[in-house]
Amino acid sequence: MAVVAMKEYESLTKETVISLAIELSLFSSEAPLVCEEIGDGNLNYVFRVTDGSGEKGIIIKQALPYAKVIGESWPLTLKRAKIEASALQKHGEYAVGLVPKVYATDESLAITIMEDLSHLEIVREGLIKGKSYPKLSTDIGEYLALTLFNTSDFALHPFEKKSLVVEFSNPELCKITEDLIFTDPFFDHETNDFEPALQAEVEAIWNNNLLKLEVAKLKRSFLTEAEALLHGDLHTGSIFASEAETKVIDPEFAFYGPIGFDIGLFLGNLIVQSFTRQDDQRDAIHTHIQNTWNTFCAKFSECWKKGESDLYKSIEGYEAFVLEKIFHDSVGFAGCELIRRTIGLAHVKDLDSIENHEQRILTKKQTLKAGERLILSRHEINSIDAVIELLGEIQ
Ligand code: SR1
Ligand code: MG
Repeated sequence: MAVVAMKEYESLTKETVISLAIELSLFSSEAPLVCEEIGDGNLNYVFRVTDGSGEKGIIIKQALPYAKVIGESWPLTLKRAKIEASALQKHGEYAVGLVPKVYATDESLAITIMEDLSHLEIVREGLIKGKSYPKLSTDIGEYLALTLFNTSDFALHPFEKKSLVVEFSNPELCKITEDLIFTDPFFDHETNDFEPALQAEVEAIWNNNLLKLEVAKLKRSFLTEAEALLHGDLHTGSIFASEAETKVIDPEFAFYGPIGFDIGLFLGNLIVQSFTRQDDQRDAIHTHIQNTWNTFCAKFSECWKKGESDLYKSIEGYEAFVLEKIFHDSVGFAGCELIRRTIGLAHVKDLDSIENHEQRILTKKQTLKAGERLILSRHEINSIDAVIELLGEIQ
């Protein structure tokens, strides 16, 4: 994609976004273009341009040279825009229809121009309102199996896989995850952010050496196991959905890591949502948790049976070993996500929007307890139904 007017990076504004859309002939020349900034994430600007009639729209997403949530004091690589666009394209090859179409990218402006999904809703927002999105877990289970299996050594020639590991090297964004998910919440670190009423629970976490040992092992997996091209930040705010459709967005944290990480992050966010609901309202979320894992396994097994890239795939017991390892990793990563979303830097609206103080603190104590138990007993938890049972035991 050629960009004539702006060759060097500059922050886009609504006006320059419209000029860019005209310059790139993305709309007919007479269309009265309208632009709005719709980004509510932690890192980027997201602009939506429509043709005035509202019939045609595009999204122009621009990475800022710093983390928007913190400001210019936290510089951040612009390369993440390229990683995000390439990951959308690579994942889209396998999980057809489950990611937005990328129309164009420009590395110097750090922008990605893609399909407008504003007819859909961010899943976190919908779940908070009590929606349940019937297709969500089947679509995400399939997305996880198709993207993770097909970018792994189980599917790719070793040369191709290793060249993708290099292409998706993403050290700065990985460092955010290493700090914010695996390290800071487990130590008395300045990035942590928690309510005073949780002080005793938080100190108990900081002083729990057994827990910290298990988190150290999970962090080590994240640092060293280049199994598949991960989304890298698959929380419910990274998914758009309706009753009929699901689209996974925002893979700027993509890199080669352990397969269980994406699964664990998604499950962890569903678990947080489950604790915010009362009684029977939790069932829909528990069904999604079970169905995500069961769909992932079924699709992963289907992929496993196809192709002959690895002769060991036909060895009795190997597939079961791989799935068991992925399951235990996923449970542990889910536990880390629960803890960091409760006391770390990046909170979630599911918890913070609970208006009643007592109820909010009780729910946060539950997510902390569940997180600890999932991390500590992940090797003894042998089925997704046992995860649901464990959640029922947390008071
Ligand atoms: C400074 S970035 C904070 C969080 O937002 C992203 O979505 C990731 O989850 C990251 O940990
Ligand atoms: Mg994001």
